[in-house]
Amino acid sequence: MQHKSRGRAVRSPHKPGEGNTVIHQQSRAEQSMAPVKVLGSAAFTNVARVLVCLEEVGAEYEIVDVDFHAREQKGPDHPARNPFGQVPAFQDGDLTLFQSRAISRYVLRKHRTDEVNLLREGDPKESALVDVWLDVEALNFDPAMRSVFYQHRVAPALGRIPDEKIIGESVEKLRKVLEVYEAQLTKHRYLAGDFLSLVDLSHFPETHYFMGMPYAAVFDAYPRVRAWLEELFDRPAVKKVISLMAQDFN
Ligand SMILES: N[C@@H](CCC(=O)N[C@@H](CS)C(=O)NCC(=O)O)C(=O)O
Repeated sequence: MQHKSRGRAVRSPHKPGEGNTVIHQQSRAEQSMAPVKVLGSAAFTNVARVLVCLEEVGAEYEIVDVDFHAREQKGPDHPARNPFGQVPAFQDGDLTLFQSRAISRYVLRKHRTDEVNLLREGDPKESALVDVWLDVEALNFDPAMRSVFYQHRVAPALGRIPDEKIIGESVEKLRKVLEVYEAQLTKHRYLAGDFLSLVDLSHFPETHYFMGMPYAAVFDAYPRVRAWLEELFDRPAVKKVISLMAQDFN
């Protein structure tokens, strides 16, 4: 996997629903409400998770590239932004955050409205279910997906031979997660219940890459999961972030 090295290029602020090349003239008032900054390329799944939340709530943001070719993420400036030398990092004025799911929660809390409440805050039961299923995504789904992605895409790019045994075991783990998802989606329209939440959005970046791999057919045995994904991938926010991912992935 390679990422374009654009040095420290700061793109124009993103206005939801608009392209990358928007020229945004900032007034003094707007400057004091500068868009939040997402550090890291959209091609990284953990960055894409944050971006889709920003798109869903209609927030303005800037993507600030971190040059992986120059190992900028391991350089002297980055630990203050992400002490693990990873992306994403996130800046909103004097607040700096890392960990994509925590950043996503912050964005969704900050921009929560009665119409857009993707953490179901205000309802202890529903928000607890969001927490449960977000843990499932992070602790069950993500490791299996990440492992297949690493073996299939990253290892060859590093000149290593993909370990088919690891791939097979990971696909098996994924199958078990999908069985649970299929049962849940038989009872509910979305994973945490009959409401769209961060849980659903959080699945899209890795699934997007997985669907381009030879193992994608594993999803075919799970019709409810497929229907859920179809609806998810039809969302304008998801489509927008996929277009950003494609620009940054080569
Ligand atoms: N748990 C972290 C994981 C972050 C992560 O693994 N980022 C990857 C890109 S998707 C990264 O920076 N990898 C480079 C490295 O670990 O050196 C999150 O959700 O933000």
